[in-house]
Amino acid sequence: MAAKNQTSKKNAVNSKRHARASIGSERPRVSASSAHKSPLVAVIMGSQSDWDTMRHAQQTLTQFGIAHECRVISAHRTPSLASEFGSTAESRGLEIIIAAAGGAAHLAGVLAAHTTIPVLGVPMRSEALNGIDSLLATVQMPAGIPVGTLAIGKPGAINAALFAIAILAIARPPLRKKLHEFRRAQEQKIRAIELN
Ligand code: RP5
Repeated sequence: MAAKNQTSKKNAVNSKRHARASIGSERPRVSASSAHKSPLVAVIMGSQSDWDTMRHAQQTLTQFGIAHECRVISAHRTPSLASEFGSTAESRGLEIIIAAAGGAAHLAGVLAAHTTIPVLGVPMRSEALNGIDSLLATVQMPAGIPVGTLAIGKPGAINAALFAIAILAIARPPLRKKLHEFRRAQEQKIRAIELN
């Protein structure tokens, strides 16, 4: 009986590990300069199905060497986890949360309700209404609890990361320099376009 209990405990631990590994293995690596630091930015999404879009936020943060973490937390399927994550975000050293959700997208608002650090919302493109539902649910926060809302889908994911970087750069001159360089490179690319 005791051996049976031990085996089922082991299985539970392994399946938890597996769950963590399955989202971890899809993640592009955190850049070397940020790998050892505790995360400044959290990229939270309501479902694993949001990851294909939100990996663009992750890639942008990695490109700038920003220590970050990516997690699936659902406002309605894991409400106590959402509340715990929001409530402890600041004390764990997070400075910004990026929250992505689709449909009746209340994740960003729920996280923002539990913290005073900036929350940036990214509305996911939805099957039923093409993301208009997600956009309105994320952007239309009643006065008192702000959510800075970006565009629907991939552009919003990238811009949420760039906005987070711009906020962090206010007090970090080396990061500000990187952001200027990024803008310069982007400008050069457009200026160099020749149409036949
Ligand atoms: C939201 O519902 C998620 O953020 C996702 O965008 C949407 C669909 O979720 P799944 O049914 O794919 O898990 O909670």
